[in-house]
Amino acid sequence: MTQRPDQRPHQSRLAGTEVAFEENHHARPQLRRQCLTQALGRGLVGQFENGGNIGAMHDQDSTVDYAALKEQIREAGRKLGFAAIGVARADPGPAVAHLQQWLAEGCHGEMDYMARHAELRAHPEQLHPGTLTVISAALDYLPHGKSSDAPGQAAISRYAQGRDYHKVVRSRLQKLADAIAQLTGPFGYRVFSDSAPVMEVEYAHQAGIGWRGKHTLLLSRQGSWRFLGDIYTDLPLPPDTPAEEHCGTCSACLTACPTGAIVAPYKVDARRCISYLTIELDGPIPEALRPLIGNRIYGCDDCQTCCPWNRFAQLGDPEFAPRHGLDQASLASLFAWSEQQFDSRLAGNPIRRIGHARWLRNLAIGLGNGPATDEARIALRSRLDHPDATVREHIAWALTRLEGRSD
Ligand code: B12
Ligand code: SF4
Ligand code: SF4
Repeated sequence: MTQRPDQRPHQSRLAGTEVAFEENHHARPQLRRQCLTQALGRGLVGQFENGGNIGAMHDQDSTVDYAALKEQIREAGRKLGFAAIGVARADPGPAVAHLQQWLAEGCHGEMDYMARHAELRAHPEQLHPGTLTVISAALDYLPHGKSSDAPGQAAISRYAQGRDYHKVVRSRLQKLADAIAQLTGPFGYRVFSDSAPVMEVEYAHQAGIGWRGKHTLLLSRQGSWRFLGDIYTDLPLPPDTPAEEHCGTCSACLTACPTGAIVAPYKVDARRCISYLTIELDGPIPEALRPLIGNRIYGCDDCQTCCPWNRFAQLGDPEFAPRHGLDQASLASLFAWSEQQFDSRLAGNPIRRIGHARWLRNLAIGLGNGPATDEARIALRSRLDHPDATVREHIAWALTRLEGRSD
């Protein structure tokens, strides 16, 4: 989840007004155009820029029933397949102090963008001028199958087995924004899903979509297998009531976490989290944590699979159905994919962003933690001359772990 806004020169009439956003978290790099409203001013009323992603300013109108408009927006969201839509004021409140504490303790590890853009995260109006309100949305992704935990199989977190949610959620939000423009006329907005410094879980909580579970994710009576996305807007919609908390005395997620990354209720030290280690971290994975990663080669679902509320989860949007058998592939078969196969088979999937070398690094750990079969050894040895030193080192580690064992 990245958020790396840098001013970039651009060969157009908008030179200097573009900001590049490069997604780093569960994502892929991408240039994004934004803040045009700031550059172009209110003169844009009645027009749209950038394919409608950034709308014109909304002229507040005392005759408009904004409460009724909010309900129409909710209904439009439901028709588009969103599991829930809510509205919050554009103010993350006390969550900002928690974020600062988390950063001060270094829990973000090497996700530098988390520290660099803390100000933008805390001040929505700086990210998108004119923002008054956040429309928060949830889209379910629970797939039919589940990650296999059979020996020698790869576990890929459920969110990453189908289409890239960044694209799916953002394009769905864009449709919602278009529907809103039909209802109210031109308005200022920008859509996000893990694509900019936005406190998505906090807004979803404030917007009544759910509460923050002790694993820090947004949880609801329909579980937590849902992506979040937001529309920052200048529409003065009345905020919803924040959801009540229903974790009670449960602490199953803290106990279930394989690496002890949930260091306290509502606090994840990313440096220990398998999601961070397998997706975000470049270079070697700390040796002490490798055995605890097991066969999880991309992300981790353990703090959600154990959660009692997920018994009530609904099947997710068909866009997130597993592709290429990613819910039941063996470690050795995935390790055999060439870089070209990796790129083509994972086109449109968030895994592609980590690149082939990090993929092999993760798979080597899985193979080293798995059954000591000839298949595993042969697979590992086949890449001992890989050009990437980190891949070679992880293969050597895995072969050492398999040495002398026969399962
Ligand atoms: C950075 C990040 C990560 C990092 C750090 C995770 C983390 N917990 O911070 C890593 C790489 C580890 C990660 C992992 C995952 N992530 Co992530 N991640 C993000 C991202 C970009 C920012 C989160 C953030 O702001 N972290 C900073 C810290 C400080 O925030 P926080 O942990 O939420 O802490 C807050 C609370 O704890 C609270 N707080 C502190 N003390 C207290 C005390 C009390 C009493 C209370 C009530 C609150 C409280 O204040 C803090 C600030 O708000 C968001 C997208 C976004 N833009 O928001 C996605 C997001 C949270 N991730 C998401 C997902 C799906 C995951 C994974 C499940 C992926 C996977 N299967 O591998 C895992 C789950 C790990 C986990 N348990 O968090 C989804 C979650 C959807 C949902 N239902 O909530 C999001 C929203 C992306 C999206 N658009 O859908 N992620
Ligand atoms: S995703 Fe896995 S490693 Fe990270 S906090 Fe949840 S259970 Fe722990
Ligand atoms: S496992 Fe229990 S404590 Fe953790 S989020 Fe779910 S209900 Fe809350």
